[in-house]
Amino acid sequence: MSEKTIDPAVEEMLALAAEMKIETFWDRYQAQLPQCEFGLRGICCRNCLHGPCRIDPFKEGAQKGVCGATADTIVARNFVRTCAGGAAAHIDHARHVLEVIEKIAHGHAAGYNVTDKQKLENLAQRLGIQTKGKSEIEVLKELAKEVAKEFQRQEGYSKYLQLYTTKKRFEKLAGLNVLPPNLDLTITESLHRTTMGVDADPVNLILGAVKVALADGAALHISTDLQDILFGTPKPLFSKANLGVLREDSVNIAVHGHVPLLSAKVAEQAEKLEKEASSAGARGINVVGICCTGHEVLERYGVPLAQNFLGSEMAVATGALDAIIVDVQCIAPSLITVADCFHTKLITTFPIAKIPGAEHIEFTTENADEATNKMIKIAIEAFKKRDKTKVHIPKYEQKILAGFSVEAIVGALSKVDPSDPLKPLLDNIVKGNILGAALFAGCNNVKLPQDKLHVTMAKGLLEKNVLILSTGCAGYALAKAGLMSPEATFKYAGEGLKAVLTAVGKAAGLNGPLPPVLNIGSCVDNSRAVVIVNALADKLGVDAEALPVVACAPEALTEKAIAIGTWAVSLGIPVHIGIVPPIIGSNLVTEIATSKAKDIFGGYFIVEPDPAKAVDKLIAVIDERRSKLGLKTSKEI
Ligand code: NFS
Ligand code: SF4
Repeated sequence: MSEKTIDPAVEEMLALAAEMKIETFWDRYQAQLPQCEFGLRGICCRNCLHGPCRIDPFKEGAQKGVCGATADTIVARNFVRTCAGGAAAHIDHARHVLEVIEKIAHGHAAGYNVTDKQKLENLAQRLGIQTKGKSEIEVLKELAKEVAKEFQRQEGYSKYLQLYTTKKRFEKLAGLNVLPPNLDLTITESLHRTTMGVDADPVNLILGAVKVALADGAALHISTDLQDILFGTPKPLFSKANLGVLREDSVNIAVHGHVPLLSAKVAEQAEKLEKEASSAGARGINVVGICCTGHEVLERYGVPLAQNFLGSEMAVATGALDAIIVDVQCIAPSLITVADCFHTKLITTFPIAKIPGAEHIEFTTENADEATNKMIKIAIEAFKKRDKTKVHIPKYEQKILAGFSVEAIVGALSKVDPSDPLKPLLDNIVKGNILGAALFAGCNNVKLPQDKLHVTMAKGLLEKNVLILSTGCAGYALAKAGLMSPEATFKYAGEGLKAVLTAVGKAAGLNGPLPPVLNIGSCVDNSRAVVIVNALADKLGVDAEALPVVACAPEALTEKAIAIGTWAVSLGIPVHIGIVPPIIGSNLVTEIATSKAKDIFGGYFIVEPDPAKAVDKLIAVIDERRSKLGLKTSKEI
């Protein structure tokens, strides 16, 4: 295996790409080396036109920016802006889904409907809406109004954060003055406080980062809830992962990005256009997923996963994709260069996300059917022009069992104990059959071999009986490595974990064990992990900071990943990252993130690029928490 990837399909494609002189993420990374040492440390500032200013890390040159900002201030300010960038993406995502709910409630979004009526009712009640005797449309209207307040409230606290934190945690966060009244407001505030001559106090700034990160968390909950209402709450289903899911005889369409409003429509319209595809000589239309939106349609319709972020170019390089339909976030502009080597059509759809050279078909909630229909017809036309001699589909695919929403997990557990579904889970944690749980979230980063940390760490933790949940590009990595199938439980889980997963799988009528990695969805669905953690904490009468749970974003890349990591820390969850974050230019900020945060929040960042050492560190964290709860540690079991 090369230093670039551990995915054999991507490895195979990279060799071909080199032959074809297709430039990749890795080539461009090489061209960036050596990367700027100021940037890597987070000690450069461009927040005003006095700058750019930079602080000499070796203390020989300038120690202050022109305005007087120190390294601590600059690093902390940059950190706030990074979290705000991530939160902005998620808040915009949430608002977009809310808009559709509002439009349905007022009869303006003909193409969308409520799929999960039960979830609508439950959420409405939790938000304090009386549902008895009201029609679905009435409930929807009131729900939309209530959720809209998350974007409007000028005083008080986000109700959503109250809904999704334990009472103890909510009070703690309120005491620290980091609970936002409305989500959009945190973006404005973050940009304001970090502009020249405003907040210079690094500690205050870090609390500002926590505040905007918590708004990010609330946005994820809103997105997951409303998407489940619209498209259905995921249930376990089988599918496949890796480039082998592309089909030589079919029209292949990749959905790439984050918005199920688009990808669900593509999947739906593709079924309607099967006949046209046959007339074009294809066996059918094969929709596949790249990045998070792939999870959205995998979890609900079984659409197979093609590639995560670092494999996106190689999916196009197969020459087998007829169209790649994108929306927002994590879509590399380089895709157009690769697409141009083939017949592949790159179609952008959002007014805020255009790529020069791509075909832009504006997608709105009102024209959803029409627009996606048009996109698929473009793919069918492109299929006719596909050059078969240029097609190369690596024969790698793995069976996966996905669709583990909270409801699905509780549903499976309730088959073991119908009166108290969480009890079997807790009992097994207490007994040590399950040592703890780890959420694998986050991206791929070109600085590390693609998927290597995700897969090596997951295997190491499973062997030690740590149950794994996954989302986003981490989910792809584990799916492609064969860790998401029931068979993987026999292969990778430690004895205790194996027994539990087998018993639950049997009781749930799955004809085999649950997979050792439970895929809970896209990155917005990290919210599902919070729901499970808080439910366990509530049941034990403790807070998340007491539970033997950790989160890992070993190959973190985006601002969103940093925002997610920051709210996880502020909820009491230790977060491992394998990439050194651009905060090391400030000893103070580094110390807050990696150690002081533990005293304040219970959660903190663990930076460790070595997968084996990272596993040891996470097991040590889990053991520390277990022993505080009076439970046996990994060494005593
Ligand atoms: Ni998450 Fe989705 Fe992947 Fe990272 Fe990007 S796709 S929201 S940010 S790169 S996991
Ligand atoms: Fe330099 Fe201060 Fe302006 Fe930043 S805000 S560029 S440190 S003068």
